[in-house]
Amino acid sequence: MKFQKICVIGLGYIGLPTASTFASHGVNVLGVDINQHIISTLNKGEIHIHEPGLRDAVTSAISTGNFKAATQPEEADAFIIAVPTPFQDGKFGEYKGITYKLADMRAVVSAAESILPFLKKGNLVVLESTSPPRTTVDLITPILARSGLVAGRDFHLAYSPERVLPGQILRELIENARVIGGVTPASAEAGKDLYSIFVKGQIIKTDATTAEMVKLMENTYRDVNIAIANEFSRLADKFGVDVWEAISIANLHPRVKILSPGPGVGGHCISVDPWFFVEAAPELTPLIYHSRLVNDAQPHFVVETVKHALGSLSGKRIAALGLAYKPDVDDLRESPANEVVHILQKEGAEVLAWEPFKPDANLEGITMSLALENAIKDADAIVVLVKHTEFTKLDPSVIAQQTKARTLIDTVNCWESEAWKAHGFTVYRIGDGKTKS
Ligand code: SAJ
Repeated sequence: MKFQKICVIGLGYIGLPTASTFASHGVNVLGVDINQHIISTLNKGEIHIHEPGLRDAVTSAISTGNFKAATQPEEADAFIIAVPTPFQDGKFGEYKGITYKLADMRAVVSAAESILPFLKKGNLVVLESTSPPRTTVDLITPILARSGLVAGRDFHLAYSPERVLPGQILRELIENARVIGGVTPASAEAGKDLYSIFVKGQIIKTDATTAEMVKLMENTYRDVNIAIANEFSRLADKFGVDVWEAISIANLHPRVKILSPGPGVGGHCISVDPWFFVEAAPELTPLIYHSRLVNDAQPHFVVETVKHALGSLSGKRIAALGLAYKPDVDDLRESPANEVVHILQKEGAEVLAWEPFKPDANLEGITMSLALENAIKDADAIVVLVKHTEFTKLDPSVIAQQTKARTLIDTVNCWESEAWKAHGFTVYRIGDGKTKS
């Protein structure tokens, strides 16, 4: 199948890079978003999100005339839906004492509905949004059937999840393997034709529900593995063992690859996607469910470590370094660092936060510092919550001059303890066994 024009619906972290990559490969792309501010920002040649290389990619796509942004779709050869699938606000499911979060599919539904007036025979529709199993077949197919056209017979329909890592999106979009699940083999083939335009990695064809499950399995696998690393950090403290040393030794085993403990799991993927399985089958998912609970509770474990290091939190001034959900990104959504700051404050500490990727972030209940020096100057302790490269490079001799704090709590294995010790600092790392209770 040939594609001269495509519509990408949803211009966020995935839709925008996808749209600009198609445009830079010669396809005429209309990017669609319901947010007028995003559309005018893009049409001015600016972008609304931080992702390395994205500004240049979008600017050059616009300058070639191949990329335009609008609030409504138009007729096209293919439609790609890349809108968010967050949780429903304040609504939960219940199953035998288990309370689970529910996916909010409203954006996917309205994106599918927005295509209806423009859908033609022979088109291809691809859902990219992470979705509960069977969404393509049970939710999208009936919506698109309202056009009078049947998926798999009159037009192609496929599910193809994005699997790129924030911070490396533009490279991974091209290089990663891509799975395309069609509602029919011909739909998968049409999807393959579309993504072959720029994907250099392997393209694997399968059915739509398998592709949905692949995506959820990948992120759930990671969540469960981070949960065990976090649980090990708690066990290590109980037994007076340094979890970081223990993990590095265990990982010498050829079949063991334990991930890193940290302040918890953030972002809009790994902390979200496992719930889609729990919602779809609570009776089959005790491991997935409990892993979510372990990771969600990890900010409390961090606060216990800080409390242990300082004796008490009441009236203590704490500098919190890093609010992003992971290293070297500016994305503060669903960040465990945020949660740690809130709990510290609840326990009586005064916290000043420094986030180099968004120094002036406006976060409810959090006081931001516009400079590192200002955050640490009068602090009693410094807590590092994200392993930003710039934090790993901090020089203890310089920091020793800039702060009166001599207690450091490292939640991400950011600092070499000995180097800091030499400048009078005491370093606590979560799970280092020093906080043995
Ligand atoms: N984290 C740990 N310990 C670790 C690794 C990560 O605590 O050893 C934490 C991070 O600090 C962060 C969270 O987990 O808070 C998630 O970070 P991540 O880098 O593991 O993943 P994401 O959410 O940025 O991106 C994931 C990726 N999925 C997998 O690696 C299986 C990416 O490929 C997906 O495209 C993305 O989710 C998505 O959009 O679903």
